[in-house]
Amino acid sequence: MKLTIVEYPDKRLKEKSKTIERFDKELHQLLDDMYETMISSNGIGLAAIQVGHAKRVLLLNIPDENDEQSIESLIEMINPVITQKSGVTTYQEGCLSVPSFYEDVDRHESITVNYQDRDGNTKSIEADGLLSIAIQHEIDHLQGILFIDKLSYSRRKKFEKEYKRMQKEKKCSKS
Ligand code: Y12
Ligand code: CO
Repeated sequence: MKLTIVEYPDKRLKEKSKTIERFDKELHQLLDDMYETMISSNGIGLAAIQVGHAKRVLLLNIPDENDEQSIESLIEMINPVITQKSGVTTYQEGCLSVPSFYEDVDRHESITVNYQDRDGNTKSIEADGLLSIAIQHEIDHLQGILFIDKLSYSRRKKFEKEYKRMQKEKKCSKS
């Protein structure tokens, strides 16, 4: 089932997500619904809080060299923790919860992440490039942090102005 994506400035996006203790049917259904929601919205990453569940759950599906997303490259992370980080990189990020806005954000270049899969098995992954950036973006969601919270004061002001204007235009075109 496709779920509704929570959009900025909804206060739920500021919530801290809770550790998953039970790796049961309910968790599997949430993961399946999140996948359907992410793919049908053209996303490459999604955290559970973006569909209204304050749980330490996220999905990543990075496109291949032909810009295609396949289920084989889907990564489901439960209770992820970054254990190592190095370097700095900048990427123009976007977020399904902040539609139509993209901005440069600084992130660690390479990271190691420990997490659990849908059955509770412990996993570890070393990531760089787009996967590293996407993981950091999604782990921020679990702390109630959006990529726009990382902008400078002046860029954030510019965003608030542009975003308000876009929301107004959206409302007008619907009525
Ligand atoms: C690099 C930086 C950030 C991430 C986090 C995951 N972000 C997304 O998956 C963003 C998806 C997105 C999709 C949009 O929709 C279309 O392109 C049709 C979009 O545009 C609108 O909302 C109009 C914005 C963001 C991963 C890697
Ligand atoms: Co996001």
